[in-house]
Amino acid sequence: MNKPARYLITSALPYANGPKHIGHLAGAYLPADIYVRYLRAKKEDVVYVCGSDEHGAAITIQALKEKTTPRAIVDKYHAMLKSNMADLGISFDIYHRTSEPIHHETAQEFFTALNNKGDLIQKETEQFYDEEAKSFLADRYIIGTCPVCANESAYGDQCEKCGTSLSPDQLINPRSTLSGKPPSKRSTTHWFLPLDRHEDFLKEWILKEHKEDWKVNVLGQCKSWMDLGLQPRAVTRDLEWGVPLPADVVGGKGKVLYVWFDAPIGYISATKQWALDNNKDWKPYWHDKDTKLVHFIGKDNIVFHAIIFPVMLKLHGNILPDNVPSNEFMNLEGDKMSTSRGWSIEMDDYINDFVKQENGGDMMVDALRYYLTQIAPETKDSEFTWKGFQDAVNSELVAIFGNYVNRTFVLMHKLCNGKVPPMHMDIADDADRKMFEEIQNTKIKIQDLIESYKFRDALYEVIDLARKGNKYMQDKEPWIVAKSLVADASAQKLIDNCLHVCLQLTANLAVFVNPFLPFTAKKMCYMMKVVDKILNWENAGKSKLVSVGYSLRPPELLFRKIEDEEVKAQVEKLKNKKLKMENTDPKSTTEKTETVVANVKPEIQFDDFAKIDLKIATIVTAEKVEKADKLLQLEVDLGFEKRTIVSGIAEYFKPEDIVGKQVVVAANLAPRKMRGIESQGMILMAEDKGGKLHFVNPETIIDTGSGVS
Ligand code: B3M
Ligand code: ZN
Repeated sequence: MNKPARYLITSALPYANGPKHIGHLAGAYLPADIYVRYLRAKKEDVVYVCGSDEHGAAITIQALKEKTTPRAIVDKYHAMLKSNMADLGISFDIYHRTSEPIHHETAQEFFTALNNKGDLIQKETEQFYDEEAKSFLADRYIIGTCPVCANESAYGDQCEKCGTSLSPDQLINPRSTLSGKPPSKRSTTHWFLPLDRHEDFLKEWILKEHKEDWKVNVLGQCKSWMDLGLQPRAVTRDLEWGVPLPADVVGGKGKVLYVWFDAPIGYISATKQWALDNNKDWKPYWHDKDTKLVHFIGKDNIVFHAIIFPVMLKLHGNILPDNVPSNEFMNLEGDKMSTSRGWSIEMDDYINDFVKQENGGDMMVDALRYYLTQIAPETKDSEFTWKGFQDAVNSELVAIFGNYVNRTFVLMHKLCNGKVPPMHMDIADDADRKMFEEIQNTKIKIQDLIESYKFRDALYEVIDLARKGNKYMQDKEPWIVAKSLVADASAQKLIDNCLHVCLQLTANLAVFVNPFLPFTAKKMCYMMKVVDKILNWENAGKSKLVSVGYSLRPPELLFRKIEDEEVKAQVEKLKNKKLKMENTDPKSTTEKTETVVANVKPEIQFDDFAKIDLKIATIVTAEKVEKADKLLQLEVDLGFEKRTIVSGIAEYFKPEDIVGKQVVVAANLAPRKMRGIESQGMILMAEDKGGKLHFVNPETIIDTGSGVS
């Protein structure tokens, strides 16, 4: 598009159904914030909107879980999300909420406009219904096996494991989340958005017009969706919680708008509220084609922002997004990040553990922003590890950036009386000139990268410039030059030039780092005794940002090291959180099995393991233990002796079927009485996903009494 007259930037509205983790932060919020801070520094007209998504089954199901009302849930988590985002420096112009009346009105008007134009169709359909709970089962009220990745707990609207957007009918073995039972079907009437009518437009707009500028992952998902053939999508639901259909819609009583219909309209209502609060006109932001609209999202939201919402916008006469930069997922310490499984770092936890601690504060916000940007899942899934966090902070932020700025300030105070020294052009050399060139090149590189949404590469350039600064200083060695001052006063000129260059570079680094690490930039301004205006992007690349003769403050600590103990404590905390979750949260069988697989007992030494004497035994006789449904009494031959073993396998094996089978026995286990019978050992069994037991035995019959190790 031509140079935009204004920008409207959005980040996906997080569901106010619980805390959000740093993977969310890295996916849809931090990149948008970097982009917005950059645009603001360029003095562009930019509005950055977001808010809590307070409707849909995500909310009502959480209310059931917490035994409270949906209203209490959204109030609680909206407050948490709003303050977390602010604490982490996400600089929304407004953080709104979809339960506000202005949003309900906006969404209803939108629906009415489309409905009146005949852009929606009404259809009677068969929908899943829970006879026991007497309720239709939309979206997350129904779970089943994902047809794409076989995840057994996929929701009726989406599989959270592979990100595929689904409809309830696609689920294999559907069951109700209310009663746990397989649902029946009942007929009900709903309004649909006939996406099939817009296939040509979408193909042209996405696959042709945006072929070059949209990310490959976004284009890929859109294409595979369209290849499947677009279907009408229901935009209403039989639920109580949500935006009710407008009162004048015949047959609309008791129905609400589908959350994915109302939530993106939340971007519009948030803009309206922002305009009201700031005495501005919201309309150009949604109607003027010179507005550049950009939606920052995670990959599970692509279809909604790149296909469905654009169709709605087009029908409603709004502008379309110019881009939908979407990130892939960020994993955590070798596993998928998931709040419900306890394998996540919540924003709230990070803030409590690091930011709100004595040696924390804003510097720890920037430390997190740094690492998350450095490992941003821009093109493929990435992985957060606490060790990686420590390395990034200690060896880049502290050792390169922080060290450079600190040395510059210390030397300037020591060798130049705490003032910006002059640049003596008569003795300026190639290294000095090269440094200024680097600064200018860096500006071009960073702006190109930010404007094409490549934030991790852009941040790399910032650190790389600091690295070059360190090298420049190291080569110039002003502390060595200072030793010759007694004999040769002109040496001061060399020192002046070096520190002059280093200080101009420092000022430039503040401008460059500002979109990424805003608190650091601010602190650097304080140290340089300059106002924040210096951070305007037009100043980037300039060689005279701090004035000669100006006296500067002593250096402040920009970053602190992350200690090994902190890494250890966080990894420990993560593991414990997961264990706790497994023990308290009744989950579906798949999730249970996953945890069994991933949950390894605490480490033991080989010596501990070697104490267990495992032997191959053959079952000689087997019979049921009286009045114990689960127990079988076995006689097993260990080669050197026969033993009685009581085993809890009666549910899975008939006594007559197992005589003659070989099994592995823990032979030196202390005897234990069960139902009055002394059990002299234990048989090893494997438990499968469904909880069924299987023998562990050699591939072919081998000598009874053979050792197992
Ligand atoms: N709340 C889904 C999500 O958090 C949804 C985004 C809405 S953006 C309009 O993934
Ligand atoms: Zn899946």
